Amino acid sequence: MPAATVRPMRIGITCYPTYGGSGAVATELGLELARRGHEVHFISYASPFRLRGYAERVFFHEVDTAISHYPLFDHFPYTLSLASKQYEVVRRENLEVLHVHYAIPHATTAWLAKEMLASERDLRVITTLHGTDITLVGQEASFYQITKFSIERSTEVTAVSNFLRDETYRTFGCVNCNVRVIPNFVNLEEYRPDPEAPREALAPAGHKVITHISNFREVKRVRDVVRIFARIRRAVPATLVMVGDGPDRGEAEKEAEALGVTDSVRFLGRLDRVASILQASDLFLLPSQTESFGLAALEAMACGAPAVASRAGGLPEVITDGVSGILEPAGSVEAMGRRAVELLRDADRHAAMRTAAVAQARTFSADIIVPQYEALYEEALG
Ligand code: GMT
Repeated sequence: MPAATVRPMRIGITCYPTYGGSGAVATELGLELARRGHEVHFISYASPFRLRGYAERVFFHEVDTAISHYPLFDHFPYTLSLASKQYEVVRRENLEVLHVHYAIPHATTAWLAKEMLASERDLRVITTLHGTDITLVGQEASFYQITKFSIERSTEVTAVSNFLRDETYRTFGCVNCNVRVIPNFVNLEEYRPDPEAPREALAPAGHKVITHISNFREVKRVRDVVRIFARIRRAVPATLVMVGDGPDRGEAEKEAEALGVTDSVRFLGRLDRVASILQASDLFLLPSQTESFGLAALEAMACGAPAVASRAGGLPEVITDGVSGILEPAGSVEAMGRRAVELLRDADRHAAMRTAAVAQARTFSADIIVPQYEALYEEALG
């Protein structure tokens, strides 16, 4: 067990349990904190997807949604159930810190729980901003004011990249809040290169393995993934492995058909464990419209698969263009495809880029990043 440098704390974590970067980061953080000796209580409507099996000092509390079919509720008020559960768990388990991931609605429910507890003690609320809570959803007229309010009322606020911190200030002004950057991290025990990874399970012999992992939302530009791949496929034998599911999966499937590459594209759907796929990959494609960080790219890099990604959002903070990966403006399918082909045809440069990707990923190791959260909790607790 890695030794915690601070005293063990009792920490509550609320996140979206579904497939997505914010839930992945929150869960990996909770598991890592528990390994370091802290007690961690997850509070959400379902067990987070990366919380697989039993882990010492880790507990899950399910938000009660049993009454969601009550005829009066056209829209079930989940936020009230969540706030009640957070209050109840914080009180019963005597939690010192409630760390919420993705501002909407978690920073708001945490503030409610804090208010409910106010006559007894001052609950410290840490809000971690992840991306579209600031760049998209939080800017919707119906969410703007409450998002700003909830961020400002948090004890501490973190953002996963400099880009996202700057966007938060630009969008919300954010009086009285000091948004600190604590970048996402990668578990290097699980995400590491493995030259023995079974490539034959993914692609025919002699094929380059090109991978994309996401929740297939519009922002991910999954049709561009297929278009970039089609350019690669014209130049080198290659298979595209698509992991995940979401609203734009049908579009991606149609694009593959339209470009005549269906036979070389494999849609695997949602998977809990992806390290072995990344270890067998030659390249990872992430041509998103924007990414506040790009956790999927970081995990790919840690496995030795350099990313071809958009020069957008926080991605340049994770990938160094031409060294540990390839960056081109979002939508530049032609340039991304051309540079991917040049790289795949140059074995020495590809090997050097793999090494550089692993080295850059190591700068985001759990050992470096998790103590920053511990220090923040300590500071919040005074
Ligand atoms: O903001 C989102 O789109 C949701 C979030 C998620 O749950 O998938 O993704 C964001 O958070 C990740 C973890 O911090 C980042 O790696 C992603 O870049 C970020 N997504 C976007 O900014 C589009």
